[in-house]
Amino acid sequence: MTSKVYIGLGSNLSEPLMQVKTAVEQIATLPETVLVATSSWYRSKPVGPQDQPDFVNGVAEIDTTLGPMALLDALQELEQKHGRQRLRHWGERTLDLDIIVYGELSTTLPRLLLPHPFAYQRGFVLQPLAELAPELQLSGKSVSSWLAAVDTSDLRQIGA
Ligand code: ROI
Repeated sequence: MTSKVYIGLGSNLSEPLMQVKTAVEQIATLPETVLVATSSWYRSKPVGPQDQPDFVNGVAEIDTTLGPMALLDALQELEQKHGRQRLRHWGERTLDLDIIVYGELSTTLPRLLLPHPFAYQRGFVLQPLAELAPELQLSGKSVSSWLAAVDTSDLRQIGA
């Protein structure tokens, strides 16, 4: 069965825009996966410690028959390829790939909470996601209604 999945991308180290654009190309080559759309890219102030560079954020939409765990493994492998190290909690990173929504699935697995537990309160996820799926239901409300409730003044669109 094919599932529609939205993946949040973020980077604030080592040429962030290049990191996220390359990651989208790599996501497009995953097995059993078709890249459907990519949002614009946004520069955003860090959520978490402020003494780190601004992030570049965006969202990719895929159709895939990979199961959620196989997809998570593949995305974590991509993060590793981009030299990701966990420097500190809520700290800087070369590439972060988060499954925001996987079809209709809800899970509370330790490795994978779905829908992503913070997505509905983060402008840097909601703004690009609203370009692709404003009516998508996330934790009981549409993406566009969550977006209307958050502060997006720290987001700057930097290109398609
Ligand atoms: N802040 C922003 N603006 N964008 C992110 O992608 C992001 N990712 C994170 C933390 C460190 C919580 N802050 C972020 O994981």
